[in-house]
Amino acid sequence: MTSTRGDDGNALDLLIVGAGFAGMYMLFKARELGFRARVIEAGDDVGGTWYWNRYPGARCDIESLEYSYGFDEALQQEWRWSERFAAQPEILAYARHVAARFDLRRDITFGARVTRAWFDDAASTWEVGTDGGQALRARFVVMATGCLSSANLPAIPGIETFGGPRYHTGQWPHEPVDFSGLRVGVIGTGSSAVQSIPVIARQARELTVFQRTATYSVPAHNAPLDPAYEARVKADYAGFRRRNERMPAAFGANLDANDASALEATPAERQRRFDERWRAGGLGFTRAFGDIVLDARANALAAAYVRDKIRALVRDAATAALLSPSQPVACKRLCVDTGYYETFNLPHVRLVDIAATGIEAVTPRGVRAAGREFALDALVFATGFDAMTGTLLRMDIRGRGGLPLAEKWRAGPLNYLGLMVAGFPNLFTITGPGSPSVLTNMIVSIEQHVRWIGACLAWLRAHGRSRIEAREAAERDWVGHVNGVASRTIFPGCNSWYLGANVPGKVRVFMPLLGFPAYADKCAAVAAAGYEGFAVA
Ligand code: NA7
Repeated sequence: MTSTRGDDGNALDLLIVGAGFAGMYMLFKARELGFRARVIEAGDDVGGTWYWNRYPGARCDIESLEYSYGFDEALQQEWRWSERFAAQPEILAYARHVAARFDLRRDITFGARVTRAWFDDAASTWEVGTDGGQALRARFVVMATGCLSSANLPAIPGIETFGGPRYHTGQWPHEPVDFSGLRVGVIGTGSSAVQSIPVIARQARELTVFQRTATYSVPAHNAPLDPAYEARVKADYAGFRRRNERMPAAFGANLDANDASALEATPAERQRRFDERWRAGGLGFTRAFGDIVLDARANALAAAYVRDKIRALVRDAATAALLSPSQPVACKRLCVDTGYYETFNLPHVRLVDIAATGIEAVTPRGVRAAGREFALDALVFATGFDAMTGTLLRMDIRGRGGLPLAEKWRAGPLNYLGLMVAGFPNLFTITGPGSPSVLTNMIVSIEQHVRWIGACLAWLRAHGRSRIEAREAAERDWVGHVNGVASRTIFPGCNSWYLGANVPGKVRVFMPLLGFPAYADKCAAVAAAGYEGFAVA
């Protein structure tokens, strides 16, 4: 075990868990403010979600000029993206570039997973332990552990008996995987499946997709990045970032979003707007009108439009019907694809409906579902994540009086601003539940949280304070607010991972907060009022 700063008996100012985009920027910020910080990272390199999600076709569906750090002008000017939507290897290369450029690695311990964090009330410090037996002490802990970092592998009977290789999209091997000549099964039809299925289909001899819920997907229309567009953005990159921060989901300022109601538009106007957004491609589809995620009737119009597209793209009527979702569009995360629906026109690709029965069993030879056994040589689980709370709850986190976080969150995550939990002083979560996080461009949300946490730590130091904790009343009001906002939208109306509904037994609470600008304003107001809603000691 290598000795690191922090296990020498002297408490760190700041221990950061995770070296994805959140942990990397938090480290940069801590150093900039003169704090002694160390990052503990389970993987062997930086990149977080982009380190783990190496499945074929993995790509960001926020445009690359937006899905990147804005905190350093030289960095954003010098980095060149090759495509409108960057693929996983390029985003990982970017993360590595940032780590090298700012010499971040010297303060990151790789290959160590934080297993426990216990608060020592008397000393007002956190004791943190890793799976390698390392023990560290820190005044503050920042969980930069990501929202989608604990794989959800369903407990299907017989899963261990499968004779061929098994993969989870979120834990993909680092060595190339070759499906040539194989009969491949994919379980799941969320974003990871929608991206990987067309690519796997190009290699596999036979591809069988097991679908529990059909998914809405909008074409990416990915292309090499237009140099003229890049030059326009880079001519005023800071202004572009600022405009994006005022968008509801912190991206798409250049989208020509429309705030008018879909219900008030004429049928011809609606068709024209939807066609425009479909041709533009990407997640901006839901910005065709202002009420698509707010009003079930407006949403139904958008959903019908996508179903028409599916019928036009898929030749076999029965397959098209099976691929057509019935839940509200964007209620489960909207997908962005390159040739997803069209893949089902290929003669060696078949879709199996498991909505009624689920997967009955995995056998040594394949998968038993829909009353028969499908022979398979390789099996891909594109079954998603225990989102937003999974990674935090898999650690043994104990606050004041030894209270376990799992106990505190028994009925769902409770916190204030998605940033701090009452009873857990000096513990911050970046893009925690209750913050806009997964409903936004994650990097914008990450940067906003890191700036807020950095300013908070500097304020505490300047005021001679060393302890901050969310107040229970503020926390109660905040959770009520998050749920109140969600209840005025279409989001509670389906079994999404935003609600925890994809993990059997998980409490159903809508976790992310809708609306980035109002949230960022609230965080700024709380800080300006001397950290209103927090107890400072
Ligand atoms: P998602 O979006 O959670 O998708 C997981 C898929 O796996 C989804 O179709 C699920 O069906 C399906 N699933 C999950 N468990 C099972 C079981 N037990 N049997 C059959 N099918 C199952 O995860 P992704 O990795 O695709 O995407 C996660 C996010 O990453 C994405 O939203 C982007 O933000 C990036 P269900 O819909 O639950 O019926």
